[in-house]
Amino acid sequence: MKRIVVLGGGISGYGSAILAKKQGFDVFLSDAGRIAERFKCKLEEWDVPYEEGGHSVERIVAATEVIKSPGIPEKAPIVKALREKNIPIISEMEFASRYMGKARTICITGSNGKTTTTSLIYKIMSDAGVNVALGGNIGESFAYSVATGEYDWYVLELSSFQLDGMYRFRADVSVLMNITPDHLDRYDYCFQNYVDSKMRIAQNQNSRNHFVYCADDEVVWREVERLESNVRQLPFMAKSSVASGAGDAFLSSDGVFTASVGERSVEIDTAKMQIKGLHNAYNAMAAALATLAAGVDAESIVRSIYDFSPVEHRLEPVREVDGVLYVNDSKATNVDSVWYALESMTRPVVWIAGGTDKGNDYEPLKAFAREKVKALICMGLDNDKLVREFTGVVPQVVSTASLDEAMRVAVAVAQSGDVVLLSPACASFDLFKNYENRGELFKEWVRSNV
Ligand code: UMA
Ligand code: ADP
Repeated sequence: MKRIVVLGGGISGYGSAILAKKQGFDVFLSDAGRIAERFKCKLEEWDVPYEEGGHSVERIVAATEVIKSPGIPEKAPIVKALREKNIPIISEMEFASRYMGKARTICITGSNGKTTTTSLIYKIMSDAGVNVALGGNIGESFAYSVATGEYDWYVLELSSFQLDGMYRFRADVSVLMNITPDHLDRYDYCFQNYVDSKMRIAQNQNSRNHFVYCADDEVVWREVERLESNVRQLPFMAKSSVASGAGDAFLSSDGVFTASVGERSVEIDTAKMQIKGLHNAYNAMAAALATLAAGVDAESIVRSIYDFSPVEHRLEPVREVDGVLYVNDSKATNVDSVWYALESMTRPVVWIAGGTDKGNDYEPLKAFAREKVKALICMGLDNDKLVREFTGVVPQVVSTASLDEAMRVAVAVAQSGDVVLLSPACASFDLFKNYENRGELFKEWVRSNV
C-alpha cells in the first residue's frame, strides 16, 4: 500500500492527512513542533497516527510520497534528507486535486491582492448560487474540503510556497495579480526563482482553460510573452493596451471598466464600488474576468462587485469622528501595498507606518508621501530608517514605540477632513503577534479612545 507521510500538523497538514486516510492510504503525520489540540482531536477522530516535537527520519524516508506543509522551507534538514533519497515531495494542492472528481478550479496568486480577489471571486460565485468552496492560503484547507464535502467549484488562493509543490495540477481558470519582490529568503535571494514559482499558476493549462493576468505589470508581461501554451489569455489593464482574442478588461480614465470574455461582458463604474483605489480596480477586473470565464451570469457579477466590502485589515474604514476617518490597512506589510494605499487616498493623510523592516526600499513611496502625507508617525522598536528616509519629504515625522503612543500623536495631529491611515510597509513582529493582532488593537483603540 502507498505510504503517505505528511510533514507539518497545521491547517494544511491535518487536512491532507485526513484526505489521505479517507483515500485508504497508510498515513503518518509528523510535526517538528507542537500540534494544536483541535487538530489532534481531528487526527484521532480519523485514526491518523502522528508524532510531534520532532521528525523521526527513518519512518519518514520510508514514505512513497510526502506532502509538505507550505511553511516548511526547502532548507529544513528533513526536506534535505528526503531530497537526497529522491522521495517525491508535493504540496497539499497537488495531492487534493487528484481526488476532487469533476470539480473545477479558479486559482489566484500574486504578491499582493490575493486574499481580496479570492474573496471577491468566492462571493460572486456563491451569490450566483454556485456550489463552491474557498481554500488554499485562506480559511480551511483545500484538502479538508475535498475530504469532507462535494463541490462543483473550488476558489483557491495560492501562495508561492504552495505553487512550489505543484507539478501536474492544472487550473481551469488561473489568475495572476502582480509580481513584486517578497519572501526572497525562501528563494535564495533570487527574484527570478520567486517569479518562476508564481508562473506555475499557469502550468499545464491548455486551450480549454483561461489565464487572467495584469498586463500593466512588467514582470508578468515579460513572462507572458515567453509562455508557450495556447491557454486562452484574459489580460486586465489600466495603462497598457493588449489585444487578446479571448477577452480582456480595460479601465478607462473615467474610472469605468468593461470586462469581456467571448461574447459576454460586464461594465463596472469603480466609483460605485466599496473597495477603493487603482489596486482594487485591478482586483475587480480580475474577478470579473475569472467569473465570466467560469460562466457566471453577467448581471449577478455586477451586483456582487458593488456589494463587496473590504476584507478586514485591507484599507478597512473603522470609524469617522469629528471629520477624521480612521483606516486599518495592517495587512500592508510591503512597500507595494502601501503605494496603492497612498494612491487611493483622497484627503490629507496622517500615516502610521513601521515595524520589522524587510530590507525595504522606500523610494517609490516618496512622491505620494510628498503630495498627500501631512505627518508620518513611525511605530516600531527601531524607527531610524523610516525617520531618515522621510525627514524633509513630509512636513512632520514623529518616532513612537507603541500603539498607544502612536495613536495619541495621530489624534493630536489630525484635523477635520484628514484620514489616519495605518499602513505599515513592515511586518508586525516587533510589537505585535501578527498583522491581524496589530489591526485589531488599532481598531479597538479607535473605538474606545476617539
Ligand atoms: N513544522 C514542521 N517542520 C518544520 C517546520 C515546521 O513540522 O521543519 C510544522 C510547525 O511546527 C507547524 C506546521 O509545520 O505545526 C505549520 O505548517 P505551516 O507553516 O505550513 O502552516 P499551516 O497552519 O499548515 O498553514 C499553511 C499556510 N501557512 C504558510 O504558508 C506559512 C497557510 O497560509 C494556509 O492557509 C494553510 O497552510 C492551508 O493551506 C497562511 C500564511 O501565512 C495564511 N501564508 C503565507 C502568506 O500569506 O504570506 C504564505
Ligand atoms: P495578499 O493576500 O496577496 O497579501 P491582500 O488582498 O490581503 O493580498 O492585500 C494585502 C495588501 O495589499 C493590503 O494592504 C491591500 O490593500 C493591498 N492590495 C490589495 N490588492 C492589491 C493589488 N492588486 N496590488 C497591490 N496591493 C494590493
